[in-house]
Amino acid sequence: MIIAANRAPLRYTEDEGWVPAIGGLATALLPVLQEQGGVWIAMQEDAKAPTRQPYPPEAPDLEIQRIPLSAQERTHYYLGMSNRVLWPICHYMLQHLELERAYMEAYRTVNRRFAEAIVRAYRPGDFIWVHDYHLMLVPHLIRQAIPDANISFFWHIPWPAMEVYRILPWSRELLQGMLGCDLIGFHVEEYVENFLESARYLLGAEIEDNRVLWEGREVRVEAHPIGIDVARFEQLSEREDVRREAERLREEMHAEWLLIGIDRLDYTKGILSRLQAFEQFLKEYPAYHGRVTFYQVATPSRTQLESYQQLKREVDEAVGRINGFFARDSWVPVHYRYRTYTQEELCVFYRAADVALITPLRDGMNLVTQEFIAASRSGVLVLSELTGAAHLLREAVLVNPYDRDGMVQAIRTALEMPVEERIERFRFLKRTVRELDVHRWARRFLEAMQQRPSEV
Ligand code: ADQ
Repeated sequence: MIIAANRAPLRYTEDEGWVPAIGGLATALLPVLQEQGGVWIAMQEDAKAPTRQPYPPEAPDLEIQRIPLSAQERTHYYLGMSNRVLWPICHYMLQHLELERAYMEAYRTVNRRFAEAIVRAYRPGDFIWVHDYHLMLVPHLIRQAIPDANISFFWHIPWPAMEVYRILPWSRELLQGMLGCDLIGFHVEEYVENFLESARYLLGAEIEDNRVLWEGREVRVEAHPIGIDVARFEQLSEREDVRREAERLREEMHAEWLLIGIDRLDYTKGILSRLQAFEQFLKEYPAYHGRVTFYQVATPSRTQLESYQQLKREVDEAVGRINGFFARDSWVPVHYRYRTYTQEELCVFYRAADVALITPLRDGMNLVTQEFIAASRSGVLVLSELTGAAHLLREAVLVNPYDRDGMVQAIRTALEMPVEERIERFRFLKRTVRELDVHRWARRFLEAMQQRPSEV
């Protein structure tokens, strides 16, 4: 098995050295790679990280390979093409789009470097699994070198409507890159349909059911919704120290209801409109003053980009404005932390909260949603309809994050929900989250990969 992704699945810690990175993907795929043996190819994020690293060190069954990039390549491929072009367009955020030819040039170079590393590592019979929007050109490049390779792709963010995708000056080249695959996975059917429509309209490809017939081959396009490591979150949230901390947090908040928001600080996550909706809620419903507290946790992300710095300033300002206006006695309506927490600490928030406000403007899936359901006892989930998760978690209180009045009403619905209804909805949500579990997801995807493509 050869996995290619922008990031490696290990992170360095002072105490323990290299350990698995936090996050579903590393948790799900490292055991698969260890079982099958193989290679994980990623960019070298830090010059001190080894370019070849057997893992685990004592009895290695896989190797991590890191591709060194020059400072400019990294800036243009990662911060430029990936995060200033593909990220905003796939999330329908055209106001953040910054098109530069140099970004695409670096993207081609780096994708070629990845493809070459994969071809070098390849042994006949290997499965190749490429991840996400950083590596769209890789499948076609591998296909040219190894015509009968078994190549799959998993796309972690939304695939936008064709009319939005086509705005990209390189839309056809990038699509052709992906059509080097045998199998392409998305989170939900909507993205599958958008992709098929893009291939049909922009390339004139023939579509049959969920297959693209392309250059004498068949590319299957399927929905494989990703999950989290459910057992880990369920166990963490039951730990004595986590339960105690959750109690303490609730007491500290001096509120009857605790609402939480947990996100990377990213303009797609809808943090600002969520704060504005909460502000509006406090204006319209003074009876809740002193009784409800909103705790927003945002982890720093892509801090070198101006649009992220700007968002940080706007969030700081909104929090200050709301607290300046509404706080009284010991009640502070909004608590805000700009930092990264451990999963134990996140579980304290999940367990303590009555309501999670997860209202991205767009999100491929959104894993915080599932983490909350796994770790909470019977909290209410207010969820944006514009997330992949909303296609699956139908018992959440669903909202359009662009509709401020609707958001205000959703907060009220969540707070006033009768206890039987809350428990009933939670039971369904929990069942779905268990079904989505990331280990099952990996197993199902591997099974799909093993179906050999047919010639057309
Ligand atoms: P992300 O955009 O990163 O992922 P998400 O799925 O919500 O979004 O995952 C975020 C992760 O970061 C969660 O595991 C969460 O626990 C963690 N996190 C958030 N805030 C944190 C904090 N303050 N401290 C520590 N950890 C924090 C992309 C796509 C998503 C898709 C995933 C998986 O954008 O749509 O669900 O990939 O495919």
